[in-house]
Amino acid sequence: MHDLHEIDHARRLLGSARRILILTGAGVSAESGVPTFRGPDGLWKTHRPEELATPEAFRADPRLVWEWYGFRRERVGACRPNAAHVAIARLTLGNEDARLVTQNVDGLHELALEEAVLEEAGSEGMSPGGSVSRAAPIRLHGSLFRTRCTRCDDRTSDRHPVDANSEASLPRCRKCGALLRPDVVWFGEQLDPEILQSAMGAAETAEVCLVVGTSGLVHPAASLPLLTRGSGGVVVEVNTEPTPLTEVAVSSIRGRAGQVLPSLLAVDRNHVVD
Ligand code: BV8
Ligand code: ZN
Repeated sequence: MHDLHEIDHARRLLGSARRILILTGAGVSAESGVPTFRGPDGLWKTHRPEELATPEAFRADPRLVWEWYGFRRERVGACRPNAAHVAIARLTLGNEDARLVTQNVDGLHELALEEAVLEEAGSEGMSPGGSVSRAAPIRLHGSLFRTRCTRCDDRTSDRHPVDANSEASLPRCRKCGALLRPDVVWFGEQLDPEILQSAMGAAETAEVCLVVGTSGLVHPAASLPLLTRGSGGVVVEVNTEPTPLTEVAVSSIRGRAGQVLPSLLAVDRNHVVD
């Protein structure tokens, strides 16, 4: 059973804050059926994600790497956002000073946002309070459903199943015909400087950084909560396990994101006691 005192403490911190940064990892999608990286089903065949998600692995065997991304596209394509994605989408739509930064490439935050916008438009018959673009996740590591050309860098969205039976069948650039790669950030590759800058900006100005479902091992993502704390904000963590970020958190809730976030984020701004 969740530590109710801990949840109440975190609710108060979130309820009395305006500028909120939410940082998510694979754990927020676990209850949707998406395998986490370090969880029991993180391994693919015999490969560790860190081995396959590298430019070296793609150079050595693009067919194998594309087979893995094809497997993940199919697996994730059948998953739906869970209650944690929905709670986060509603918070970012309702408060334009709440930003979402995700390490996830599964697109479930985006799906949840689309549905929350429709729901809000449906219920109130008008466009949502906060701007939808501000509510959209800052994707640190790219997307499973986008490709990038290895020669002309043309980028496009792509939800097609991947035929990785041979190198000749792998996805090709519509512009120059060269081999396409998943539009994700691989280990050893720099993040997009603009995206990283906007994530760091949100971290430095946040009053509360809510960290959900990340092992806090991959950088520079894992350093964002430290930026919030370094600029006078506080860190709140939701995870089924303790992580290296637990020691910097003023409140660390042991629980599953899909069970904890709906109550944690259902803060009625008008009634929060300052
Ligand atoms: C870079 C896209 C410049 C691809 C990904 C500083 C120190 C040490 C190392 C480094 C450093 N700086 C740079 C590095 C190297 C490296 C790095 O961090 N290595 C790690 C492994 C030590 N970083 C990089 O290479 C980055 N680039 O820094 O460029 C540079 C380069 C070289 C050298 C210096 C500088 C690029 C990193 C991005 C890599 N791409 N993804 C793809 O997805 O295919 S990372 C990928 O793995 C994910 O995006 C995510 O970021 C990470 C997985 O972590 P999590 O999401 O946290 O998932 P995990 O499974 O680990 O944990 C799940 C958690 O959820 C657990 O805690 C679990 O308890 C919890 N949980 C489970 N179920 C639930 C739950 N919680 C709540 N509810 C539940 N139901
Ligand atoms: Zn091209």
